Amino acid sequence: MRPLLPTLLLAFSFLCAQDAPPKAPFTYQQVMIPVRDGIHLQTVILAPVGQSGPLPILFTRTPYGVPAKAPDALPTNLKELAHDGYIFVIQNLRGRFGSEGTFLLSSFVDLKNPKAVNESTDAYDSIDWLVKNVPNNNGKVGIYGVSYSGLTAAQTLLLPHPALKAVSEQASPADEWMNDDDHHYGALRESYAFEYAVMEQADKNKNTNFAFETYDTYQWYLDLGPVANIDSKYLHGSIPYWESTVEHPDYDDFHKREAWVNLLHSSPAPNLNVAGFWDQEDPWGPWAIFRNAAEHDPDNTNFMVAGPWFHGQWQRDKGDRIGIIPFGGHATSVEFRENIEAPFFRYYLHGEGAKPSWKASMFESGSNTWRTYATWPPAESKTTSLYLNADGTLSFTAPANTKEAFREYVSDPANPVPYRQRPISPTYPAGDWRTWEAADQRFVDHRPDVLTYVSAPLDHDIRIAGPVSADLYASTSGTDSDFIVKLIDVYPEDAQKPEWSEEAGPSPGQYAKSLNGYQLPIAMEVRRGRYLQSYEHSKPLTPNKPARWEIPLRDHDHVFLKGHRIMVQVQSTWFPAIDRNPQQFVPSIYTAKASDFVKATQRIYSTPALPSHIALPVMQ
Ligand code: PG9
Repeated sequence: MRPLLPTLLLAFSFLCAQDAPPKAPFTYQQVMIPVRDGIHLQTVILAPVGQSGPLPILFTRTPYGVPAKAPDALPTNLKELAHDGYIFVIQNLRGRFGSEGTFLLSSFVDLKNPKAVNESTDAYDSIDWLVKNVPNNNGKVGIYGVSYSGLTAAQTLLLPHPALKAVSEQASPADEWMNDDDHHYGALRESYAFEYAVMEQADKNKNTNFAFETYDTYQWYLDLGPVANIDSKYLHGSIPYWESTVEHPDYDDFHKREAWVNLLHSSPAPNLNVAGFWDQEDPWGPWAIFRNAAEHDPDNTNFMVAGPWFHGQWQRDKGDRIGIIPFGGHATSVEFRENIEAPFFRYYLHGEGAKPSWKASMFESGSNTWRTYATWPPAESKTTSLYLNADGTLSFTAPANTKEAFREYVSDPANPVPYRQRPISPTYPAGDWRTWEAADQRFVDHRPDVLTYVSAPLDHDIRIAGPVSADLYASTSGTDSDFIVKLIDVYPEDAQKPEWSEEAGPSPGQYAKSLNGYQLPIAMEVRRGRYLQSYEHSKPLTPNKPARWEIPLRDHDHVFLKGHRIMVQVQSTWFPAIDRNPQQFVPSIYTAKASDFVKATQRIYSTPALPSHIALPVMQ
């Protein structure tokens, strides 16, 4: 295993491009904060140089390491916040780097046991210490962060300290079995779950990248064979979180305990939830947290923001594009930090400016427009069915053909559909991993095991805002299976003028960088057949019997523009992002043998009785 290159995104990142002066913006102090079970947490305090009066504290908690010194210049992603004046505090979670204790990689919070320690109690005790010990603080604390730091920010909502006045969880997971990093509705995110657990649990004092012997990790995972071989060939029981994962395939008490969001039923502190529409790690958690907190929000302090971003992109760069998809000249990340994040903390921690006047604020892709909404989903959206027809078309009219109408393909676990263009780099250090959810899907739409449905070019814009879902009526010749659905925006063939002359032609690689005919995924999701009836108790499917597969496709705000086409792709493997389904029922896929994996014939039906369709929240 080799050490992590410095590419992990931290909400408090010194890795971003640095601005020029002002030099030495912060003083640096490192302290060990005691928490209730007697252990100490390594914490860095950065106060503005020349601080003249009391300032609020902005707190971030991370498993990835705290800075070893003050930054020489103001990090780009802190510019908007630092302008208002904060004492920034960054803390390593228990058991990581210089923090004492054990890091469990667990989101379990026990509210009933007064002796329990977890991220909620550690945050509470640390906030208590900070307001009492940091010189010149104004008694108000905000907590924020992306991903793991977002999770620890969100979990303060379960035990809010009285000094905690504002929270911004950004891309926090909420239930790792239902969605986000480790599983999607019980289907294992094989490459992520494995590589992440190694990264965080192989060595307390660093972030460790698994050393693949094969350049293309698609090939490595294929050669590996069944998931059980990860342990038998490589880990040998050394990574506790991986052990828990493979020991608990179903949605059992272990996973229910980890699903901390189910303890949240109100909004006890103002919270700005932030999600990326193309977040490749935690796209679902912020919506779940937003919805649970909305159950009791008498002061109307639970807000939702989403934009066209990969995981944490809003804290990383300008955000003027994802991959090669531009956002109409908007620097969406800067706009978020300047117009949403900074004013939010300014209002709740400095008492200046105004409370957000909206419930949700979204950067709508397609039209490239910031929009605000009084409710989410917006009252003006109406669920509209887009039908998959047996001739490969999509239409807004239901199939009329009462005869058996279906399309079929053979899914072969020995030749799984790659989730992104090969060669597939390791997840960490994160490179092109970041943008795969926005990658052109033409790389698979010719495969015999990928069904493509496409509409005529649209004669008007179709604007969707709200939750999207798929209703597939599908069968398999096996007794277990996966279906993956992708909703795609197909750009016109002439979306962009070539940037080269007819005589010179494109330079190498340039042709592929055009938007002409680009198949942009708007929503993609998997469901695993064994969990169609119950998440707790997996059950075999009946071979060749059509069943209804409800596949939630999350919340979106997008315009399919006039002249574009809508496409739907259906497939049964998505490898190695999702582990392979043996396609015959076994008690646990994590103990399946190579010989358990078999081909299956998959059918998608399109009749009045079995009308496979996508439910779109179309704005009226
Ligand atoms: N997606 C990462 C993560 C968060 C929480 C739990 C496990 C993994 C992260 O980027 O921090």
